[in-house]
Amino acid sequence: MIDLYYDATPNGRKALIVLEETGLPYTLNWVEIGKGHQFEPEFMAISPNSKIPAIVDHDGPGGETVSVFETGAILLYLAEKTGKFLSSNPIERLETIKWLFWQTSSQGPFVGQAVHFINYAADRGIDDTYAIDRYHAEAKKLYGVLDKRLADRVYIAGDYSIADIATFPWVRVAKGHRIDVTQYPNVQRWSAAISERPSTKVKPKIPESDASFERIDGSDDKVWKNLFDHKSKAGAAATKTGS
Ligand SMILES: N[C@@H](CCC(=O)N[C@@H](CS)C(=O)NCC(=O)O)C(=O)O
Repeated sequence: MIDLYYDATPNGRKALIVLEETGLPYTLNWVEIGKGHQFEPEFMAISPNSKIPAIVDHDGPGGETVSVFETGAILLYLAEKTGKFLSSNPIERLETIKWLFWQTSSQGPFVGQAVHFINYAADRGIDDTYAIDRYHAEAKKLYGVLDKRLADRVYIAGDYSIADIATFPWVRVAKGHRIDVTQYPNVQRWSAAISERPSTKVKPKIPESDASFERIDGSDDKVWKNLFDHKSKAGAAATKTGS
């Protein structure tokens, strides 16, 4: 059995989708990042950078219990565990890994910053035109790169793979970072096909509220403090870990 530590964000969705796709049994544990649950010592023992998602596999290599944080590592680990969504052909495998790293080190972080300045900072009345322009331009470039890659293939690297699973959740929320996917026809076609997969339609509900949110409210003081106030964040992490 696998424990998934999750919140309803694009990074959270990558882990949810790969678990759904592989068919591995899992238990979903909510870590509501707007409420600061990522700083709980129990969670930080699994995810030292206090970020979701993370997994604990109680039947890891040699029957050991192992924990995995960082979506790139989670996707690779589960692909290797199941033999799914990562080709055994060395060339296809390399292509998949290259594009997985592109997602985790370029697409995710830069689009994430665009989302931050376009939405969350704006919720606080912060209008940072320089930052918005910079990250929006990067986002547009990244969509162009993906569109070119998809011009002559159905999926990013061979068959549907962990590269697609990593990339889709951010494209799914493209409007939120002011990207019109119709401007990127290959991305649009690819995204429409993936959004038909049952794994992408799963929307877990937060137990006590029965809600499933997609957009954390940055105008809420407590939420802002937990997510973006770097002084109190660093403090929270240090206090909770005792460092
Ligand atoms: N590089 C990490 C990024 C994970 C990440 O940014 N998670 C966000 C939610 S999408 C988070 O947990 N934020 C809470 C915080 O920073 O306190 C990964 O790929 O797993």
